[in-house]
Amino acid sequence: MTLLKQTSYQPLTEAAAIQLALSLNIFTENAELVCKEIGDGNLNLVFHLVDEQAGKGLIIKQALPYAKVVGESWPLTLKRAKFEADALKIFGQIAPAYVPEVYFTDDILAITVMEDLSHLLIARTGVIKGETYPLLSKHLGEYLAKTLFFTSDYGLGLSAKKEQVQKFINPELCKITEDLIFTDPYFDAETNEFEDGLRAEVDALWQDEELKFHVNVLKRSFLTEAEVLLHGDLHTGSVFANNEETKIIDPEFAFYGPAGFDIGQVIANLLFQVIVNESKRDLFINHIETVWIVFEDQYTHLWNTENKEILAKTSTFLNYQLSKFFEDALGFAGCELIRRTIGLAHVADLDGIEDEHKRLAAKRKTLELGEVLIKQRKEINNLPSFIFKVKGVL
Ligand code: SR1
Ligand code: MG
Repeated sequence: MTLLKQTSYQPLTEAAAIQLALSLNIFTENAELVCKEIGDGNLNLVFHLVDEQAGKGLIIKQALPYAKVVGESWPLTLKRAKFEADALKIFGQIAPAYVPEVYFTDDILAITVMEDLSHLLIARTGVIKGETYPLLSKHLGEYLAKTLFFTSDYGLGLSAKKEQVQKFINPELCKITEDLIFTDPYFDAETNEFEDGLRAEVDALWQDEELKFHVNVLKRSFLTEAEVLLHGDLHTGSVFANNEETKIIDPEFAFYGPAGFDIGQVIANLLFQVIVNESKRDLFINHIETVWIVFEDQYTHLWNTENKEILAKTSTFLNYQLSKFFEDALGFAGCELIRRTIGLAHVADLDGIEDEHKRLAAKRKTLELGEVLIKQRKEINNLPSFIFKVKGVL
């Protein structure tokens, strides 16, 4: 098929996506495919193709050579499509219930062809619309326990893990996180975006040496601690859900980093709903508690039954690991809260609040909670104290 023989990259059109899909023998030769570009993320093209007669569909995701959220002035490596496809395959083997199936990849076109998830909704969009997703947190807790255990030294074995670390050296995408989460929000960087009404809070944050010290400690952890294969961008925009199913997509930021980073991003993105959605506050607090409880329970089970490190298989060392993950997760959650409020790439949970007074109040609480979690993550060393702190800020 001509497109797949291409030796150079070209962005797909809807017509080209149909041509490509037909060449993959997933649909019948004469299938009449309808294709729509539905990408609403920050970086990629996403084509949804359907054979309405057969009731069958698929997704073709293609990386663009620049960050869509900014424009062509921000070039971005196409290699991220391979990182994403490779990570999807690994996570799919570890936690098949929660990861879309990959049918085909092409490194030159930077595409991943995968399972159609159009019966689900992006979880961020869903919760903003009022969905409660009763199983979301149980599923996320289980996904985190399995992926963060089976990609670690303890679940994978020391040599296999080192080989995997090598394959997931992902400097370009890590640089985005290093800048946008751990650096830019803490000084007057061009990438920052915040409303005039937050000027006083932002000025205070830029002057807060204690906060910046703690962010540097967390950044060092992100830079140096190759604990597990992270999804790397596990916010609620990377999760498809309905009341029964949850699928985690978009691991293009995958690399070996500290386990608490994925857990923290999940917690932070559920916290946005705790902050903005007063009528469902307890429900989302409950979701956060469930994520951690299920994670802890399943990780403990895997630690005791699948651990490849004989001498590490003690409850003392397990407790040390879990305490570290919890502390790191709170710190990283705090960084995510702050960056999504004043840095680049905001969230609709906050920006979608129409009333300016309410929106600014929610953003102030988000910044305050972010600072508390970053600075006090060591002292808040259990779930009840964490929930108590959250409620204290609301
Ligand atoms: C330039 S990329 C901005 C953000 O979009 C991605 O989803 C990541 O969250 C990244 O930080
Ligand atoms: Mg993404």
